[in-house]
Amino acid sequence: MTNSDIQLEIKGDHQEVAVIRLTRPAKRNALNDGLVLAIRNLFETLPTTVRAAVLDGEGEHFCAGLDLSELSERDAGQGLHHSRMWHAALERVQYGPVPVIAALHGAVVGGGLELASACHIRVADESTFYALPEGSRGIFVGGGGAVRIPRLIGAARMTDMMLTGRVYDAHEGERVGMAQYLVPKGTAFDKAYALAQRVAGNAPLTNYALIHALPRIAEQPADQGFFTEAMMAAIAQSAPEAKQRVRDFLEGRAAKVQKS
Ligand code: 1HE
Repeated sequence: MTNSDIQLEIKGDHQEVAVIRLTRPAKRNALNDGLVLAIRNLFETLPTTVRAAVLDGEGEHFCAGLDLSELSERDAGQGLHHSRMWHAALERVQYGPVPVIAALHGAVVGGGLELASACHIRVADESTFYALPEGSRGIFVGGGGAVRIPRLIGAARMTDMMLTGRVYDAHEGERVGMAQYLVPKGTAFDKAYALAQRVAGNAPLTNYALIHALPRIAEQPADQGFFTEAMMAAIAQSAPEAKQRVRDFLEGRAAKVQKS
């Protein structure tokens, strides 16, 4: 599937980082149905060399959310399937093959915030702002935001954003947990790419555990969570690569943890 509104570039010495860029700046990277399907397709077909991905948006804004020009005369059933289509696509981002780092700038609004919240790390530059204008458009979130956004910032903040149209700037957004990194204007991509390279150097099984096991464990009752954690720990530590990495440390070949 090809779509001129999204671009995939494979970078790194070992083709280990995928840079995925929304390329619809004239419409502020608004997500029409074709683009949502293309995101799904792209995450389903990443080359096997890829170990981490960066998700970026061309132009002044990361993403203006749902393409409102397509919000036409859907009936209830069509609306349901439309939302489920978004769910399927963003599920491929969150539970895909590799960790995804979002490089945020400008508008991260509506479905754009839903997309960002499906990523594993969010890096925001100082131009970033966050909003959920669905409230004022007479609609509701439909791209998984009702599940993912409260897990980042809490249901009370999301309720406020939707009821009052509150806009969070980059600093407030970082403070409340919308992004894990706040960087100077124009540098979100570089920071996200550097993080992706670091992430790509981890043992693949550890990365897998972090994106597939951890969020599920976090949703389990403690007793089940401890059990799942033990299973995942046993699998991860039994990999030959884990043994090698531990030996490297014990024999002085691996980096120590450094105070930054
Ligand atoms: C769009 C969209 C869009 C821009 N759908 N066309 N999202 C929103 O309610 C956000 C709507 N957008 C905005 O508030 C602003 O466009 C921005 C703050 C993001 C950027 O402002 P600005 O001044 O840089 O751009 P602009 O002049 O408003 O827009 C440039 C063009 O992009 C213009 O089209 P043009 O043909 O007149 O040039 C806009 O119409 C177009 N554009 N945003 C369609 N969203 C799974 S459910 C998710 C539900 C939601 O996401 S609802 C929230 C939708």
